[in-house]
Amino acid sequence: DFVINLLKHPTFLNNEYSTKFIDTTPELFDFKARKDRATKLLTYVADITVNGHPETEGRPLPATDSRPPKAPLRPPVDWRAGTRQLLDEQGPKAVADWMLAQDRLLVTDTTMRDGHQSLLATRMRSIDMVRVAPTYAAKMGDLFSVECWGGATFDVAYRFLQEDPWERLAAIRSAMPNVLTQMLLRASNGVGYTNYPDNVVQFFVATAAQAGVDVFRVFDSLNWVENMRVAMDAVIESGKVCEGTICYTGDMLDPERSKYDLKYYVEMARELEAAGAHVLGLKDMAGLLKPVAADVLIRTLKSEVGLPVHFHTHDTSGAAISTIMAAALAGVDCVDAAMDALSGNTSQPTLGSVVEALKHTDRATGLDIGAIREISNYWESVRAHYAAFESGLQAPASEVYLHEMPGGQFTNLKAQARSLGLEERWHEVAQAYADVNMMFGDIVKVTPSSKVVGDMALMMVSQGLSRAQVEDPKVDVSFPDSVVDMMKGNLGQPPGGWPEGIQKKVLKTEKPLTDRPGKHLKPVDIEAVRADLAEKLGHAASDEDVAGYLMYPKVFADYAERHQTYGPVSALPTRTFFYGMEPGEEIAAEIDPGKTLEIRLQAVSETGDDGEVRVFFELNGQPRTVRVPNRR
Ligand code: BTN
Ligand code: 3PY
Ligand code: ZN
Repeated sequence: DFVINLLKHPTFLNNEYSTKFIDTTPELFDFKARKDRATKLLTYVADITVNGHPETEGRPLPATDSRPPKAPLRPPVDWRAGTRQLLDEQGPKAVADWMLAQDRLLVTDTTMRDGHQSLLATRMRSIDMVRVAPTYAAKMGDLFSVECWGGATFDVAYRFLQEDPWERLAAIRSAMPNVLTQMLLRASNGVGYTNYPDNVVQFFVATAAQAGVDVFRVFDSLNWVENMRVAMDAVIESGKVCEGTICYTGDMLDPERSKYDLKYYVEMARELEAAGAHVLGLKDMAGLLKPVAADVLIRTLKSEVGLPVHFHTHDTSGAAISTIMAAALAGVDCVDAAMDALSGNTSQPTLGSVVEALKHTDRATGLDIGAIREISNYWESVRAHYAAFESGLQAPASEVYLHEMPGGQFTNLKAQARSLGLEERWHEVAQAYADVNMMFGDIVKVTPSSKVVGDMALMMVSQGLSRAQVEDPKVDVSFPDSVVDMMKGNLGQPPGGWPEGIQKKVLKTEKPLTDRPGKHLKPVDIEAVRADLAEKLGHAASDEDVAGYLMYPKVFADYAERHQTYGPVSALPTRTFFYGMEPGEEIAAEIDPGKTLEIRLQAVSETGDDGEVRVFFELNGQPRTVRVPNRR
């Protein structure tokens, strides 16, 4: 191995070596690690080939003819300066001013975050995103931003995809150097489900900014600006764009539901402006904002605050394009849309159709519809590989105005209902969700508050409890942990506080918090955590590792352990990752830039008396055998 490494070393090949070369070139000695990574990958492929992947077991298969996705362009590509250069050269305030000065409607492409979070259970792998990023740089350089990080993608990457979300961010960013990268940040909840200590939120934001997030959309799941300041200040401090965000809920035009009226939203917008937001986000996570309400709301926000307004919605009702149109005509600065093949239903409205709808008007986006079609065709072939994660949702539905579930939660909750045997009773779950919302005082429902409402609704339907029974002091109810946590004040305060009756019933004699949870959480000793983690990992822990571990200690540790066993599985094609290989099949896996493993599966043996299967490969032309237990 040493000789092979020596013979292949570029310095050696270029005849630039001297006798000191061996002493000064320690990577010649890393053949063990390198050999290990290939063996680890072969072990993974062998295991999946023999045993299947637990996540795709029993789920619909991709069509047999679904080809490996091929991006329109391969690097290197030509690109022109875009919003990224504006931010890097002139800072976030200049970005905001530039947004305000545009006549055209600016567009954020959400395909790489909310698109697959809302349609494919967040399961899209990095390789499928990174491959098309150069095409975005070359052909979509007029986008405002690409949302590609945060929300649920962070823990799903570690937990289910066995890959490092930070590597995804770095790879997309370097392959797409001209467009702003955007993330969704749940303020004090980070990318998790409950409030973290202030210094953890600060460390996470600083690390994400350093790692390549340009625009932070910061929201709070109860619309409590007080609980957004730590995250917003950290973003502002980092020099990146702080998009302070209002979550839209209810129906602004309904006089019967005056809690979230125009005045409420304008006041929140003013608070966010005063808190230093560069951009005002308007996040309609469930797709409830109707066209006429959008017209009134956006006109008013544009006249009452000085910030550019960035509108996000979901097409669950099928009406989102009309709301986008109303928003565009009312002067919104930027909207979110997903590439056609990953749009519609619980995802964002259709990017190509937004572009077409505004052509030849003074809000024309300037985006190239031909490029959009090419890129969407790529996404179509990517989507085919994730058939296992499709929700089976057949049509848009106005029922969303009843239940008000966020697009990112809808299919998830449906899957949870299925696993509890409640699939046939889905419409009861939807009604219970609406009832719980009113019982909790009509709250904003978005991660994590939406999860709490969902937990309670499932519990009520499975136990046959009505809202009246739950509220009745005489009926004994054992509440889900998440409900107890929220009623304790651990997610913060909703406007007007929690309804006293239900809060008392949930907490019994316990006293709730009424101020910011972060005020009561002890700062974490980050360097002590780093030292601890390094010991666990057996190597130094980077800021990224530490930030991942602080968000999700168990998920991160499990990821790291599986990484030890299976190696860089993110390099495998998606089909191989989820289904293994067929005899005679050949794949390539680029485990480092320019370092590719050619893997051919030759044959799979019968299961031996020891319960093991031998899997015969060719690795870069050399025969290799891997033994794995047959667990089927
Ligand atoms: C997960 O779902 O835990 C992540 C995917 C990795 C699971 C690995 S794949 C090979 C082995 N077989 C299993 O059943 N689990 C592991
Ligand atoms: C998330 O927090 O993941 C969301 O998508 C909220 O809409
Ligand atoms: Zn969304």
